[in-house]
Amino acid sequence: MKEWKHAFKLDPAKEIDDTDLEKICESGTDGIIVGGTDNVTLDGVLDLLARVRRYTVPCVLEVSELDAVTPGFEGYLIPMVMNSQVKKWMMDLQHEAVKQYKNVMNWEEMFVEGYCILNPEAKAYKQADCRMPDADDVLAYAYMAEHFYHLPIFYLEYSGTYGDPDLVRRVKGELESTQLFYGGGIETPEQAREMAEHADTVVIGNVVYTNLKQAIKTVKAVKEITK
Ligand code: 1GP
Repeated sequence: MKEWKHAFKLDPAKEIDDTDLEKICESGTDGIIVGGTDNVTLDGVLDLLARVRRYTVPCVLEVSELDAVTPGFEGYLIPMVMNSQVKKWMMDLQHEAVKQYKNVMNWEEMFVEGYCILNPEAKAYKQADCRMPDADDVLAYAYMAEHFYHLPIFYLEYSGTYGDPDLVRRVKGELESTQLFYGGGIETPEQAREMAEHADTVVIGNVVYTNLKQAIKTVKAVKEITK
């Protein structure tokens, strides 16, 4: 996943037909992340996994619901919400997961993501009872993700709204080995390119369901950038 520049995030609770799914999987994206906030079920995850598996594109599961975890993915992303005000989202859910699955977990396939959620309207922001950090707070979270926790991924999450490219640039400046994911509100190839100037990996979500043509164009836009 280290070399991923572009990823599509597909929500197992949302419908997508075979033709659209083929376009996504054959788009040249580096990978598919299966993940969502609401109504994530094992059936939904298994269905999407089986359908994405028809293609060669790598596919990872972002774990939000312990009951919906299944083998068969190339990797597993474990979110840890750094700006949550509730310990549950930072430690307790992960603790429960380790308690239940420790013996079957393959740590080579697990990637903990330090999330910083910056859109107060996002479902995940509300669900995890986040507080709004200022720019200096965000930079410090990024620094902690790398230097305190040695996390492989720091995720600037604006889910549903387009973020601040200058903040993405500054966050990137704090990180050396931790991979910077940016996700949120990308609807055009230009926006994808702007965020890819700084983020290591750009994640495209909702526009897949609202404007697939534009979504597909983001792949080329991101791939053209040489940093
Ligand atoms: C959501 O970061 C992703 O977790 C992508 O966000 O759906 O707003 O593109 P959007």
